[in-house]
Amino acid sequence: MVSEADCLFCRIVAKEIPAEIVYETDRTLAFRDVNPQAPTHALVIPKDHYPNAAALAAADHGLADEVLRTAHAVAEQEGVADSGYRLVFNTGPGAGQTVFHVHGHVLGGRGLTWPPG
Ligand code: DGP
Repeated sequence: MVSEADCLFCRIVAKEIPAEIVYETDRTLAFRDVNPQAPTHALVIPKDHYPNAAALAAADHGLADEVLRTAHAVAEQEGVADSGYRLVFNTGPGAGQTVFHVHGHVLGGRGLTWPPG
C-alpha cells in the first residue's frame, strides 16, 4: 500500500479516521462526502496515494479504470445511474482541489446545471 502519513484520505483508508463507506474493492474505496453538495455525494479514491488525477493516470496499472468502475458502481448502488450523475475530479488548487489524494466526486439525485461554478 502506497500511503502518506499526513494524508487525510490515506488515514480514512487505514480506518484511522471514520467515514461512511459505501463501496470497496481491493484497490478502491468510496465514502460519503462530509459536506454533501447533492443527495448523492460520494468520493471515490484509489487506496494507494496519488496526489491528483494526473499522477494517477501517469502511474496507473489499470487503477484509473478501476476507480471509474467503482464510481459507476456507486452510482448504480445509489440509484442515480439511470437518471444521470456527475463525476468530477478537481485537479489542482486552481480547480478547487483541497485534499491532495486523488478523488472523484460522484454527484447525483438532483438536477445538475452546466457549467459548474
Ligand atoms: P476537493 O475540493 O475536490 O479536494 O474535495 C474534497 C472533499 O473532501 C470535499 O468535498 C469535502 C471532503 N472531505 C474533506 N474532509 C473530509 C473528511 O474528513 N471526511 C469525508 N468523508 N469527506 C471529507
